[in-house]
Amino acid sequence: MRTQVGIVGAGPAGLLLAHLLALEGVESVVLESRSREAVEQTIRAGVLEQGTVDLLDSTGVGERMRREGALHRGIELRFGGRGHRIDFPSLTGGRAIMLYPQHEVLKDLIAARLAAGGDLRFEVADVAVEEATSDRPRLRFNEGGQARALDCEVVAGCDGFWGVCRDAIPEGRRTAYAREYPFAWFGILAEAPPSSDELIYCSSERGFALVSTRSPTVQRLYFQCDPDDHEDNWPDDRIWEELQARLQTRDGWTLTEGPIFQKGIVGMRSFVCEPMQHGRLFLAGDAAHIVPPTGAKGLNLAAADVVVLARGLVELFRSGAGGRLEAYSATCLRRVWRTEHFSWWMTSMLHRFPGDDPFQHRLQLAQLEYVASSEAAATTLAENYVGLPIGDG
Ligand code: RFL
Ligand code: PHB
Repeated sequence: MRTQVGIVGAGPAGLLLAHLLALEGVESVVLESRSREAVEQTIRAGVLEQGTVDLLDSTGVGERMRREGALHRGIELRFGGRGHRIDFPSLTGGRAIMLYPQHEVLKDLIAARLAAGGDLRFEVADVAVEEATSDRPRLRFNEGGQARALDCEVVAGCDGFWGVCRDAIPEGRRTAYAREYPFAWFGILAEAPPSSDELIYCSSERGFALVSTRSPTVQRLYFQCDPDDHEDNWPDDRIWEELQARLQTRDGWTLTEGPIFQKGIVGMRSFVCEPMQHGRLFLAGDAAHIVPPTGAKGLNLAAADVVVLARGLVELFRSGAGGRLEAYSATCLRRVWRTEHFSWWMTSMLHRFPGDDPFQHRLQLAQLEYVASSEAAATTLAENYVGLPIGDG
């Protein structure tokens, strides 16, 4: 078997890359270890930047998002028992964000690829990258008990943080930059109408909490917890009590409660692998970098990577020129590090760090007050949150 681009992973990065390439007449095969159902049902991100929304729209996969997603023109920063709205359009020249779940984006991309006759293979095992530095890298894998080999011109490692592609870059040829945070997020889905029209990022003495939504009947809520904590320690009553305590305001706002039908704990880390390329192997998305979810950036950063990668690949296959592809890692890393900083900054500003002293709390509060009261500071948050322009300029 052979193809132009062998793509490992059918997450946002892999599926969007296959879609963008197909629109430009470049063929690919996507190899995914999980089942289609598992991919389409895993609950993760919810926030799409303006540039990601525009990208899905302009490439023909935005129709359901436009219908079912919710446009948000701001967020609330809540601290000291008071809310402070950050208005995106007025601070960013009219930009906003869209609440539309990641697994719905994936359903739309899978449907579009299959309708276009794309080659997506689910439930493959033992994927291995071979000869990444030759001009014919190969993917070996196991499909339905059969050993297979796929000869490629380029391999795209879109297999997430726990995938195999990053390790195909020899250790001496890559540098990892990492930070673990001393807390995690406890996330729930609850059958209850939204408590707020917009997301609420709340810093309280008991720790961080986030109010998000999924639909007119489902709320997505998170609160900071110990990374070693366990879902079993949190019966529903205790979860609501904790969220109510953290989100309490002085103006009578109430959090609507309802049956909780999903609970999970998400670790928090920052991570960057440099470079994002080795020979003809290109890493994109979580395979190359991780951000803590506080800035809602992971999926969006994956999308930004594959836009740059697709442009480079199209140039290569059209004209044989490798200039854009050679610049891939450096081009992406500029945005990656900006986004790493933003996600770290939001995380540091809003969470309680074990061992912090009152001086540190006062600094956090001063920073929050500055963002809430200065147009310059609010603009910094807003322009990063709605997202910088995508592409390599
Ligand atoms: P993914 O989504 O992890 O997809 C990788 C795919 O590769 C497959 N795979 C393999 N396939 C074949 N062989 C192997 N050896 C393989 N190893 C792995 C996996 O099964 C999977 O299908 O990576 P990708 O495409 O880079 O996309 C990244 C995003 O999924 C991620 O950054 C976001 O979900 C992060 N994130 C958020 N991002 C946002 O932009 N906005 C948000 O609001 C947001 N909220 C979140 C988040 C992530 C969260 N969690 C659970 C980490 C909220 C949460 C709670
Ligand atoms: C979500 O809705 O899942 C969500 C929203 C904002 C974040 C992270 C996750 O920062």
